[in-house]
Amino acid sequence: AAGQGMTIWLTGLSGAGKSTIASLLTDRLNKLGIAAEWLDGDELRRILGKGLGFSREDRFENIRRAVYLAEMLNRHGVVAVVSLISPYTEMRDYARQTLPRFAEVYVDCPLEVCEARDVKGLYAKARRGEIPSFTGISDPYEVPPSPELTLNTAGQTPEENVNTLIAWLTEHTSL
Ligand code: GGZ
Repeated sequence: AAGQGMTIWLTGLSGAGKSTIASLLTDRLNKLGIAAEWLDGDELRRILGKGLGFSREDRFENIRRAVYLAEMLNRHGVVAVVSLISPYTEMRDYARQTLPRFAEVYVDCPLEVCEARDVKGLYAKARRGEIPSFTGISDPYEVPPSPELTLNTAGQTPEENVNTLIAWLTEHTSL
């Protein structure tokens, strides 16, 4: 039914383009009159992540906090657009099991492309050993075995991907 919240969960490597897609999608939904909030990893960690690092446990705690917020938003009919690396299948499954309506979107981009983009210079630092446990370099990223949708950001523009996502939502959800 209209006004039912759901969570759209974007997972992928750093620099894959999760934030760009999430931000565009949230704008598009709001313009369509659908209440939506964007929960971004970077921002969440800045505001609520004091003391959280990048161990498996800390990443899991980060995900737990995002799920808690998404659940609250969903309860009031707000769509939560979550963009977190969320590198472990187990943590994404936790989100799936906890949230009432859930779509996992794999933002797929080859590591080489993310590394070539290196928007924030983090990959270079990780390669120099200045950032330990960096996803894709010195820490795992488990490719989602069965996401609802996969978007490719190496060959598609953000706008194309958001269109694909909205078409998918229109066909498969009550949004
Ligand atoms: C991965 C890291 C790391 C390490 C800092 N590993 O692309 P960004 O830069 O702007 O966003 C990334 C963010 C990762 O936070 P998430 O909350 O999405 O991760 S998780 O879901 O695993 O909890 C990246 C930056 O922080 N960053 N150090 N070691 N990404």
